[in-house]
Amino acid sequence: MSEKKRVLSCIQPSGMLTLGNYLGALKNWLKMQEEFDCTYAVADLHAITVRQDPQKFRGQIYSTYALLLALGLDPQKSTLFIQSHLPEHTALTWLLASCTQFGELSRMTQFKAKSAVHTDNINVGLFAYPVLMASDILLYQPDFVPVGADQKQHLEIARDIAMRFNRVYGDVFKVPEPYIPTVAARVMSLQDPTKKMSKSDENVNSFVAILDDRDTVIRKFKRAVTDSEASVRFSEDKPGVSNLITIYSAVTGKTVAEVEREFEGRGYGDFKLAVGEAVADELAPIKERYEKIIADKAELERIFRDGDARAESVARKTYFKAMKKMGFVL
Ligand code: AQP
Repeated sequence: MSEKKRVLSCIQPSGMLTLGNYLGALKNWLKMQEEFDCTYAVADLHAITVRQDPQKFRGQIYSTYALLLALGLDPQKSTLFIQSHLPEHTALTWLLASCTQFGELSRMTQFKAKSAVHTDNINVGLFAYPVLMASDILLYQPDFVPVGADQKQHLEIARDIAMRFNRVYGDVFKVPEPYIPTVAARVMSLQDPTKKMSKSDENVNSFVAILDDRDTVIRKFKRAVTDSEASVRFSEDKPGVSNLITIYSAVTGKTVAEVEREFEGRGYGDFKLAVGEAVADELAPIKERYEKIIADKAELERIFRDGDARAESVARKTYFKAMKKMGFVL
């Protein structure tokens, strides 16, 4: 086994991956690949807690996996797999569900938020989502799980479930630590900067997709909601402008103070164009690589089958250990 510490992270194929996913998570996945033994999954089972159109969904799974490769994740260095291809994820979820309390799931803010939006489909999957996430994590015995602020609660519950299981049945799961990325940015919606940028947002102008073409990226930034002060300054009461500063700073590597100085005395028009161009420049080579990768489905499938097999060799061991400790006859 490798000496490196293990890292586990997943992304849902619930739409076109956004600049938020990129700056908040994926850019960091790439960095971590050099330092850690990384396992990354396309978490398709999570995506169905919100209704998906089957045909579109299939395309999104392929496209999300291809995008991970286009970003530069190396299937030789990291294990890249598709969650639903491994039955251990759902099977362990059932074992862990019996170690999870109804009360603790009811307190999850994501459940509260998503059930408020999808009032016609408050399904059991949406409620039990954190148990599946605990299973995704614990199967791979990771040392670290990278977490953004919005995911902290889910890692905490995974840790609680692991500790509870270990206490009742004996040691099976490593209790992972959160890994707070040094470069992650929290990106907000371009149309409502008090909300995070989300790939499933119905308003396509609210997010920039990693695969948007140059003109679309620039147009979306031109339309971004700002304020009437006409001053490029980072401040809590200027969420739109602050969000654009965060994005520009994450893409160019400039500090907030440097960005403010650069645009002192200049209008929002100039600023928005500069942000749009910087983002478009960053995304263009990814899109170019993506187009090549997605064009060769057979090769793509070969790569993910290989990743699935590598993931399964780890997941199986953990799953059967948990079964055995619980007293199942194997
Ligand atoms: N706006 C964001 N800013 C920073 N980080 C973000 N992430 C998502 N949106 C932002 C991070 O991306 C990773 C993968 O997220 P996910 O696909 O598993 O689910 P999510 O957080 O629910 O992402 P979305 O885009 O908002 O999806 P939908 O719309 O389907 O709910 C996570 O590490 C997340 O923090």
